[in-house]
Order: sequence, then C-alpha cells, then structure tokens
Amino acid sequence: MRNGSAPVDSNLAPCRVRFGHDRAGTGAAGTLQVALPVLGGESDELILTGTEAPRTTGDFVLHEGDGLLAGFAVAPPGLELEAAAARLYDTLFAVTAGFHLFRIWNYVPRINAVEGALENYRLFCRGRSLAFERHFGSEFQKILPAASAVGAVTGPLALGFLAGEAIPHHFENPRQVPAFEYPMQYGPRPPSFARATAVSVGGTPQIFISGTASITGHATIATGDLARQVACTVENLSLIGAAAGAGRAVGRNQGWARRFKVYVRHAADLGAIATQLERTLLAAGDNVQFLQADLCRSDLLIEIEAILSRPE
Ligand code: 3EB
Repeated sequence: MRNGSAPVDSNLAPCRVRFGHDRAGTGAAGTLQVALPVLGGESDELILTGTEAPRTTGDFVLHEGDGLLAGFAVAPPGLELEAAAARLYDTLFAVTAGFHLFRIWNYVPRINAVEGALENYRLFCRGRSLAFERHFGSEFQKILPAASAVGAVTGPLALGFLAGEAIPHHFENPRQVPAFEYPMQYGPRPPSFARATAVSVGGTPQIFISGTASITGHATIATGDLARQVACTVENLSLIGAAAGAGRAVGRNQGWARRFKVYVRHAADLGAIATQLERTLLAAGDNVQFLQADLCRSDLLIEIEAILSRPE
C-alpha cells in the first residue's frame, strides 16, 4: 500500500491488533485480527508505529523501527494447541534473535475447554514453557517478559509481541507467587511470564503490567464475587505498579500516560465493573478498552493489563 522508501511518517506501517473479528487472522496493512468481542473503547490496539514497511518471515509479520521490533503470528489451522504454541514460540525466538522481549499477548482459542488430554490453557502453557526452556535453557525464568493469555471465541492460536534493543527489567508482585513457580495443581507446566516489565525506550520510561487478576499467593480470591475480584485485581495492579517503579495507585496523577485493557468474562458484568473501576482505578485521560474474554482460570471473572509511559 505504502512505498517503503517514503519519508518517515507516523502512520507508516503501524503494528496493530484489531479486536472483534470472527476468527484469528492477518488483516490488511499488517494487522492482527482476533476474535474478542469489543465491549467498550477503541477496537484497535497500537503495538508499534514502525518506520519501515512490515515484512513477513515464517508465520510472523514484523514491524521494526527505532530499536524496537514488534509483530504477530497466527498458527496454521489444524495444529493441536500444544504443538501450535511450540511452533509459534520456537519461531518467535528465531525472529527476535538479538532483541530482548518486552511484552507478549497470547490469544488462546476456547481457553477453558478440555478438547485433548488437558484444558486448552494448560496445553498452551506446556508448549510455551518447553519452548522457552529449549531456547533459553534451565534458567529461562530470568528473561520472561510481561504477558497476557486470554481466551478467544475461535482460533487459531495467535500472539503479538514487542521487543527491543534496550535491556528490560522484570518485576514480581510481592503478594503473588511468581506464575512461573505456580504448583502443579494448575497444570504440568506453569505459565511463562513476569508480572511486569519496565524498559526505557528512546528516553521514555515504559512499564508493561501483565494481565492481572484476583489471585493472591497462587490461589484465586473471591470466587463468584465480582466486586471483591475487581477490588483484589486493583490491589494487585497497585502492588505490581509500585514494584515496577510507577509509585502508588498504578501511577495515577504522577505524570504517567496510562492505557488499560479490561477483560470481562461475562458481558453482563460490564456496567458494574466500569463503575467500580471509575471509583478505584481510573482517572481523566486514561485510555481504557473493555473486551469480552474467557480467562485462564474458570473462576476468574476479570483481568486487567496496563501500559504506562512517561513522556518527558
Ligand atoms: C494469573 O495471574 C492470571 O499465561 O501468559 C495473567 C497474565 C494470566 C499472563 C499467561 C496468565 C498469563 O495467573 C492469568
């Protein structure tokens, strides 16, 4: 569509995710489409404004610019979920060689369904964890970036990522067991992510807060109680925000630009959730998207992620 040798233009080759599609796929102009219904806010998420035309390598569409590399991939149809995770992650590590991973977004079809030997999320976690170990060795936990893994209505498995040349720092929530150390009761291989990743990009501090839910220690809190799950989630956001350097209240009114994605299991809960978040989390100027998604534990009703950046 655009000429790759055109002058740098802020609209050139943006890497975006577009929600609300029928199934996962690659859309026009290098966009990842996923099957998460949009409940409120914008239906797109901008991952990176590239400075070069996107290129395709293997399963991935890649966008590059200013020391950053972003992209996404959709698994070929027909692959079993664990094999699809292994394939996408093996390829991810190949295409990001020489960069550090900052953030990964996983879209797992029918995440809570049991269609094979294990629940789909657990199959996905095993494929992902084994791929990290194959590539980074037995101490792979040290390089795990912030992530989210949410359910899509239909597949195939898809992921998006942001990586860069700068060295990221990964953080844990003092009130939660690191996800990569969850006990076996949640599956044979634990999830592979850090609770937050902070990195300075071109002098701009950024904090990527992973999908955050109503979990303390490793246990789900307030099963069946929406208001308490929202409260616990907001407390966890505040704790990990503080650990990662955003100060109190997830950086509210402290000079951070804030983008939130709120994943809601039951669309009918949207009103109550939005009202509670207005009181306890949000401030004027925040960008907030509400999406319907199943979550990685059947008892979780809400999950929230954030990107904070402090333009100087
Ligand atoms: C949790 O804290 C909730 O598997 O990549 C949050 C963020 C969750 C990322 C992932 C899962 C993932 O365990 C679920």
